[in-house]
Amino acid sequence: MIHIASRAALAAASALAIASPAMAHMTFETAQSAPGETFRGVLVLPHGCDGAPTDTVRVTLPDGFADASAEAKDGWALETSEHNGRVSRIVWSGGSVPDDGHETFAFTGRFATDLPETDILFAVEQMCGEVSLGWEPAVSLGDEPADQGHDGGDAVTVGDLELSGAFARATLPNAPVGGGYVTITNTGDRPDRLVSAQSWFSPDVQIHEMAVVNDVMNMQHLPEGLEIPAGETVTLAPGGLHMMFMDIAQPFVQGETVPVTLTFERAGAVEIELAVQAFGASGMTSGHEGH
Ligand SMILES: [Cu+2]
Repeated sequence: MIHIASRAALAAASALAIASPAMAHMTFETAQSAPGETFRGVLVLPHGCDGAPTDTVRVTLPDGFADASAEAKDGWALETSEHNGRVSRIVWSGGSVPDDGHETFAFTGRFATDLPETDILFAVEQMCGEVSLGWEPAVSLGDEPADQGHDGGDAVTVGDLELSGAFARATLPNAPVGGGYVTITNTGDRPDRLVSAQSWFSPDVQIHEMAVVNDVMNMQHLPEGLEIPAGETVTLAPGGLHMMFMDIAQPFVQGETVPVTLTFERAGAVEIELAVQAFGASGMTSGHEGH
């Protein structure tokens, strides 16, 4: 799965994806490890951003990946930042990898013993000047090989709204919160509003917005809900808008589903199933300490 970080990149990447369906994902050279094990992650840059050379690679490490250290590269500045005494982000910048170049970026760390034996996602931002591409290379901590791309469930229609790509992220055994995501398209000519979400997994499902302000991740509860403008698509995705399941009754387990009923002002209520995907670096747990 590919997330796009700017509108310019969206246009560029969709054109590129159509022109070359074989566009390689950014993945790890070795994508197999286990809870409690040391892992050396070697990221392989498959290409630049639509022809432009890559000048920055930024990796956000998932919760449960500790004692991380990054390997310096000639011609690149290396910077790490910490969160709660743990290296949470690595940035290589100032270099240049041509579009057809082959370059690797490596770091080492250790997976916590209490992580689930499923896929763990790292968030990687590849930047080429103004344009950036988002990647989620996976490492499998279980017997199954890592799944390097995921899709949500089937599309559901209610009134003028089409809901698609619904998914959640697996949570740690004692995590207090879980995140849910879906893409909502309003095919009508009147605006609608997502006013509430309900699930037996949580006594309180809130609509949140996450944004980076002055390099600090901020979380905002949207008590008025979320407008779905006429003719537009609103995407709830890691790092941005999301459903937040507070005080979850049980963990979200990869491969299972989380049902949630969404209520819209105009279209009414609809139940969707969130397909639970790998545990990832969405900042879901670390970004919610204020709650
Ligand atoms: Cu949230």
